[in-house]
Amino acid sequence: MRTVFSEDHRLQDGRSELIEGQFVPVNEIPRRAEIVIDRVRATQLGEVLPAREFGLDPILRVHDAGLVSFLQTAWDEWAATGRTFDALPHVWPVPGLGRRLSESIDGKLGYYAIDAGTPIMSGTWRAVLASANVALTAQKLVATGERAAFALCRPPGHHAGSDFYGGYCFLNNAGVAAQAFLDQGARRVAILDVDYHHGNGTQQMFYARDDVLTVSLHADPKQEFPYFLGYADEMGAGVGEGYHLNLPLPWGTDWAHYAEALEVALKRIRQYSPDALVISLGLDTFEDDPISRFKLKHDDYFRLGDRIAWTELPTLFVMEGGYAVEALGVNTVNVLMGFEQRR
Ligand code: Q9C
Ligand code: ZN
Repeated sequence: MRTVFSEDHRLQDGRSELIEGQFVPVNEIPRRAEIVIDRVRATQLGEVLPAREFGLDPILRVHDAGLVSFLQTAWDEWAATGRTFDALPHVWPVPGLGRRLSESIDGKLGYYAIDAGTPIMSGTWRAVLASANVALTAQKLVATGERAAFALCRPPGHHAGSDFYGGYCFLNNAGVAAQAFLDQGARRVAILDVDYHHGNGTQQMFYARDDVLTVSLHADPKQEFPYFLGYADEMGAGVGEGYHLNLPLPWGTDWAHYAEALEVALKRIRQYSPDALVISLGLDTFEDDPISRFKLKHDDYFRLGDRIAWTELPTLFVMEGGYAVEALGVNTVNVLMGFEQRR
């Protein structure tokens, strides 16, 4: 299959993130994308294409204009205060204490961000826009007849919702692509999120809709980020009731247990009979991932790709997380090779 890639991802290059009370070097680093593109080329997965430009319209189909304009200007507003280091929030609205949009950049950061792990710097917006364009370029390949394509997006997207960002994500690349399928004539689209973390942005974005089925396998939020959403009893709202499926799994989950939940997910997707399938492809389920606690091994990713292919649907793979950087190229391309029955 073909891969879409943009060098602009390198403009997102944060210094530190807040995890469990400490500032640590960021996990979501430029090397992640470099190691994946190197592996795509070394294995001759297929042609590598640059991203095309789509402007803001397809983004604004699923994101709030306020969030998008905030992301465009946040760095300049931050730098105007004289700060030369990455922008992070330090205070948040909670229910009962108001949620005014302050004119202060610090107020705006807390208004739109869900965590202090997602730094904004001078190149962030360009990297974020390029990542969405990577997804949209690959989406077009699938919409115009290719069985599958790989959007090598960075930064990732599934923790970004219609009006919030965080979890290393700014715009929801998979969500933008899913909406693009609908806008180009698809009647139903499914998103299967196999990142280790619950895709809270994706869930929120499509929760009250029945034209996008969202299914997520992830570490149980009672143990793991993002903590507040991703539980099994969240099944959609209004006309969207029954069109969201969470399959939370405990720390320590290995392939045998993962595969059982995957079959439940895939059967629900087949039953929905979508016109296209978008995979939020996180590889942080790997046994050596530094911030995660599942136990998948290199070869399990061939099996994952093979099971996804079983749906027989036009499939767009969208890169999400995965922080065992030296293994990330192998694990990512193993999924894509498994999908193509090449190994
Ligand atoms: N103790 C993605 O994989 N911090 N984002 C977790 C865990 C945020 C991960 C702290 C992790 C976000 C796209
Ligand atoms: Zn993740």
